[in-house]
Amino acid sequence: MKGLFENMKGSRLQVGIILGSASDLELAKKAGEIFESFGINYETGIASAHRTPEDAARYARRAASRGIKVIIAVAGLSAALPGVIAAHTVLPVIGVPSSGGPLNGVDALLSIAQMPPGVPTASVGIDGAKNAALMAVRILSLLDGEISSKLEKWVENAAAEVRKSREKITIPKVPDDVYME
Ligand code: RP5
Repeated sequence: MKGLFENMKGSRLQVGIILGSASDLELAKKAGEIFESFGINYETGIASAHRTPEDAARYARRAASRGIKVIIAVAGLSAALPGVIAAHTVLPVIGVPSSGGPLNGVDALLSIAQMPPGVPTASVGIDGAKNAALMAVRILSLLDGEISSKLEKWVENAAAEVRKSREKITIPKVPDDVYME
């Protein structure tokens, strides 16, 4: 484990987003927007667990030594990719079930969530690329005070947006002081 963190030190690349197919690219872009807003360096690749299994395994095996700290793996249908990536690295892997296909992503969600014991793979909701990125930011914030401060600010801004949205209510609404301490 010590060696793993030594490899990470000084590296600028922090997150790897790996897709099962180019058809998952829009989800990678959503995650990328979050990383860009936090100034976190990331990369995006395509390696199918079924069509290019060796590429997926090699990517996962090399990730830690390349400085990556968290991997986001996006896949639809039987969605083996997040689990396969997790099988080849000890880095945290966050799966994003993609909604394409006749079951609208329920198949992918169950596939990612139902990993056998010993190969933990996190899953966000269907098409939950934004939450996957924010979870990656939370993980990175444990190692980096600057990211942690930005995350606190992000959460404050999100709360302020919700409070501001109450102005839109034009039907009888909860008085503002009910929300206050
Ligand atoms: C999965 O199958 C991919 O992750 C994608 O979500 C889905 C369909 O892939 P394509 O047939 O569009 O390449 O492996």
